[in-house]
Amino acid sequence: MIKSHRHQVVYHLYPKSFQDTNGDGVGDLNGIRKRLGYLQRLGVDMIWLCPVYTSPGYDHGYDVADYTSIDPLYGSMDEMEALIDEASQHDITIMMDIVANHTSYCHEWFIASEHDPDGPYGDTYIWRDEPTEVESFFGGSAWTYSSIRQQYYFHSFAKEQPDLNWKQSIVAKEFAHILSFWIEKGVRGFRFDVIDLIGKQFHPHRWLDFERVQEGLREMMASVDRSNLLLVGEAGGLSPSEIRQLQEEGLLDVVFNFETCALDEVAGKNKWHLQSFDPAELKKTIKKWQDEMEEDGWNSLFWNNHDQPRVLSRWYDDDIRAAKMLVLLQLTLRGTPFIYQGDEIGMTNGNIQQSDYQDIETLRYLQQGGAIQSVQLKGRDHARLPMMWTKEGGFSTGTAWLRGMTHVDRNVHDQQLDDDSLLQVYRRLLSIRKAEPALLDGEMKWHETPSTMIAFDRIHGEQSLRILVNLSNHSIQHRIKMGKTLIGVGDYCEEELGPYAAVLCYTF
Ligand code: ISL
Ligand code: CA
Repeated sequence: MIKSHRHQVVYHLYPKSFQDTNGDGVGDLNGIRKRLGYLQRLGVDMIWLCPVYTSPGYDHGYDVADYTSIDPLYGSMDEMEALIDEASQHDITIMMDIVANHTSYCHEWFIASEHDPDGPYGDTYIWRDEPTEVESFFGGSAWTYSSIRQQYYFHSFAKEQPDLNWKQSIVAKEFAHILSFWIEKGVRGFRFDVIDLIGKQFHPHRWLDFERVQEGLREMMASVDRSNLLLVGEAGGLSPSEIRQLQEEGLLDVVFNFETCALDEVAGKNKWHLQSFDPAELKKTIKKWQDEMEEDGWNSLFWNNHDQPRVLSRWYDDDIRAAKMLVLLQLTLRGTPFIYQGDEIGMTNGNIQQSDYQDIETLRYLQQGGAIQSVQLKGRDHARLPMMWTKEGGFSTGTAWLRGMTHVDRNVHDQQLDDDSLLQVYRRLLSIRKAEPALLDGEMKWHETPSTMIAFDRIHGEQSLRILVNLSNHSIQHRIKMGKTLIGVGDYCEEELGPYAAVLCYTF
């Protein structure tokens, strides 16, 4: 059974870069409150907030020191409550980011574990007398020695982010409390950070233990009423059938995998080894996941996130026509769409000076002699540049925490005044999507097309919609009949789609 709240459209918001209100150069909760009208007019249903909890900030909040408090950098708990309340007055709900695989090294559980091995939190992290050879995702050994406990602890990411030991049921119980805390505050969704990593084995390397992931989710959610929640898992390591199992059991509704994001990476190498993007491969990947999830599964639909710099720059040379094509495709495929802040105005990677990079992963890579060309395309800071509200920026009256220029004409103010802008295409598509059950629940029927063109019907009872998309910058001839057009972008006519053209029409 597909829960209807999977039909919601989620706006993925990076608070640090959305809107600053006190001039310290860092976005804040009051900034989000100020922009709720904008988000409502855009037509989104839910906001996924990247972490705003108390944190020393080594990984911009993905190193949480207290899951039930707000970092003063972003505001206060009163402001958080006001945000939840005011959002609901705008028909928008809030999704919190739950980082369950690891905490900050400043979290009280870690301090207890380090100082009191025999106490109740002694085994809540992963301790060994000898490290194994495994590397952390941010480079270097995944084990760090604690001179206090005189043992090594394991960290999938930075040494400031020790991994929790999900074999100890106290961990799941703690997270159950955290979920209840936020549900009581009115939160209606959770996005679980790297949730596939909570199940792991170590002999001699790390590998994924799916049963443990499943068990961990079950334990954490045993006492939680899930019927009104949208549950999203970031889980790049799970297979389609594992994802379907979790969905079937209602443990997760939507799962992120990163196959499309990795299309410009050399297979088997790390993310910095780049290859040129081939739109024909994009088509294959989209079709593969739509087919895999066809029967009893459900997809996540996204192009960018706070870790994935803009595909518009990586794949499409910043071409705004491609941005219009991409959103038409995203909002007509089967699944839950996630719009990452700035997508709707065509924000691109920026021009960031080498000395201005801030992200821990990028800084490590550069220290180890990494290639600046790779960083310009794949460095995570590019996805985190401040939102462009006006030509001048409009993000902060002070100096933004992260500096880097993006296209000045890609801003909310100008696009609100221009009927042909990308922002207006987003608004129109979002309102069409709400009104057309075929786009939400319809089955997929694919048409045979040239390698860089996608065409499919969405069929729901008597109703049927047709979508034609040119993923390339070459014109494509085709023979698929078009009905009355609901919305189209780029140049197209009956038998031809111009560069990056895309059409949504009725079928007859
Ligand atoms: O960022 C990546 C590549 O540059 C991803 O591999 C990323 O590490 C992975 O998707 C996990 O991301 C999540 O957990 C990380 C955090 O740094 C990311 O911001 C978060 O989205 C550790 O909490
Ligand atoms: Ca601020």
